[in-house]
Amino acid sequence: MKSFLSVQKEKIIVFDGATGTHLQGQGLTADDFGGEHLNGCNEYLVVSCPGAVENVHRDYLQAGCDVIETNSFGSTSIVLTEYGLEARAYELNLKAAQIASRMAREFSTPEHPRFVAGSMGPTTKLPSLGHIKFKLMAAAYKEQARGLIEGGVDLLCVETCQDVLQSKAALCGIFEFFEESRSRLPVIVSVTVETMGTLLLGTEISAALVSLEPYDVDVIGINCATGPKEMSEHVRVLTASSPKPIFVMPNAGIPENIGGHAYYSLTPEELTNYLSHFVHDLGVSVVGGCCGTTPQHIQKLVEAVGGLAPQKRDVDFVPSASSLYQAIPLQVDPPPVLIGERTNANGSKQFRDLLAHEDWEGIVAMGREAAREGAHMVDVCAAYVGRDEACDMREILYRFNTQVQLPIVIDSTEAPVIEEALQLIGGKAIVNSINLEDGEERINRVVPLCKKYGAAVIALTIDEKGMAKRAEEKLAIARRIYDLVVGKYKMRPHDLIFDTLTFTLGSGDEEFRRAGIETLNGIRLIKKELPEVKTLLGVSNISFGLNPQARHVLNSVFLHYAIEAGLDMAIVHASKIMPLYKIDEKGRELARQLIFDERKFEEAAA
Ligand code: THG
Repeated sequence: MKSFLSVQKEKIIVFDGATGTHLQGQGLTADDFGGEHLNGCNEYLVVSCPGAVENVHRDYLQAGCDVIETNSFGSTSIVLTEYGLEARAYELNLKAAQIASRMAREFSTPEHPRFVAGSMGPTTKLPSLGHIKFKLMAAAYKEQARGLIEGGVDLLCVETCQDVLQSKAALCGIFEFFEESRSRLPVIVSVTVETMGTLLLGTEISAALVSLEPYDVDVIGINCATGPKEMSEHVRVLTASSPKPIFVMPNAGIPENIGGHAYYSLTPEELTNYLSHFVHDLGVSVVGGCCGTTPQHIQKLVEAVGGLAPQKRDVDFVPSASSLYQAIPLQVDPPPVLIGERTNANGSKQFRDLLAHEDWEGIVAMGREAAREGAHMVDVCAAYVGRDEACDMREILYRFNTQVQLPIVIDSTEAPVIEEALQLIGGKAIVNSINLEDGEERINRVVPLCKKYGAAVIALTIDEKGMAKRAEEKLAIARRIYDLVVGKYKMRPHDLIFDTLTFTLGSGDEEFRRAGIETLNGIRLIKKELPEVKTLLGVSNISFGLNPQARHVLNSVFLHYAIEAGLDMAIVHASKIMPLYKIDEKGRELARQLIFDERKFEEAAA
């Protein structure tokens, strides 16, 4: 029998329709649910009344769908605890999978294989709002995945995601199970865009895509909340920018409240017309029905698109980072991506003082100020002698995740701190940084975390001999790191950002007179030799030791030349960067001579 993925490549896949509506229509009694205390717990029906669940599956299989979903939407221990059933999570998932698999086998033929998707709902908790810890949530999903997989599902469907951090927890749990069991099934991850046009917590669909796309999932999509019409623009965003196949499973319209019941008004023809349009014109390749859809809806859908080959899509994939709210490309026009430097215990006295007083709201205010000043992202460093960095990062990032609109750059060298941080951020973060100072050890610890949590990574051109001074050395280290990060760990090159680092030109030290030139040439060489990677600089390093006015001038002029050399991203104090025309001629020229080691200015000063 063909695998789900091989069929998925060849033809449009049609999922089943609503489970809840169908079960309701069967007129089940409290006894069917296993007693008054379990009345309404659909997930328990796999034990108390498996026939009702079989009825749902059979009707959809008869309607001709390719995939049925297990009756396990709420079968994580997190949800089941409401019925005192948390200890039976594994069993309920196992049974749900066994029932669906048996039904699918009954209907499967070599010409029309039927598959079972393990349904994994969003639970009732939002980790971004602190309802539950990431690790606990991941563990619950891992248990659900184990039950579903051991019960025989063909793929997993993480659906109806409202908080991207919840989907990340689900994927972490699932991929941990894959790793431990040395197994791998296809995975679909599907988010829910509310009528207001974002996910429940305010996430734009493009931001959700950026956060979830780095995971090793096979299909990405949207389901629930609205009908297909309201989804159109979001579907367009996904099909235009997702390298992965797109899944769309709308409700039969926006639910209307009629006499205290949810009523869904789209007819099978209406639902099918929209979905056919998505398939033919936008290149959606996996479709199905969510709330309010019936076997009649699915039958129409199968008649319209079943067996068709998926359309080719022109995908404009833009490597990006994201916050819980928005996506920001790793390359902007005009360059560079500005990363706020001030939320750093070593980079700002104000931040250090706020941290010492544990004034978290004050720290949030600094993060928001970075956004107001024009930063595209914000660098966060809580490494402060005598304090617990992991603890401080937790306090800060838990708040930044929901209260700061910008993607987060995690500035830490400690793997445990980085992992904690990654478990708090719903967006796609950037980890700052790795290097080869102690050989490959740090890379071996940090890069797997970046992969596991879908982050990009900044690599410094430092090796066992220290920080590279000459451009060619910077390139040589970059190549070595590239081979590890992209070659060994299989991260994508666009998620690797090289920082060619600079020593200060403010020390007057003879040894470092060429520091600026080498850094600029390093950027040029890396962009030329490794064209897919991004480049970054902590620009303010160039001017340590000078007075603040001189620093602003030198930083701004240096940034100008770095951009000319191909710089993509810069850690800066955004409001202190001046366009060249705003710097007086003399200051500009002095800075230029300092950067390019033209000793004229000494004569001039003499
Ligand atoms: N590359 C990468 N990450 C980095 C750096 C880099 N992270 C840290 C640093 N360098 C970039 N961040 C800063 C932050 C502040 C300053 C310089 C670099 C700075 N601050 C003023 C000072 O120290 O004089 C303080 C101003 C204040 O107190 O408000 O200069 O290179 N990947």
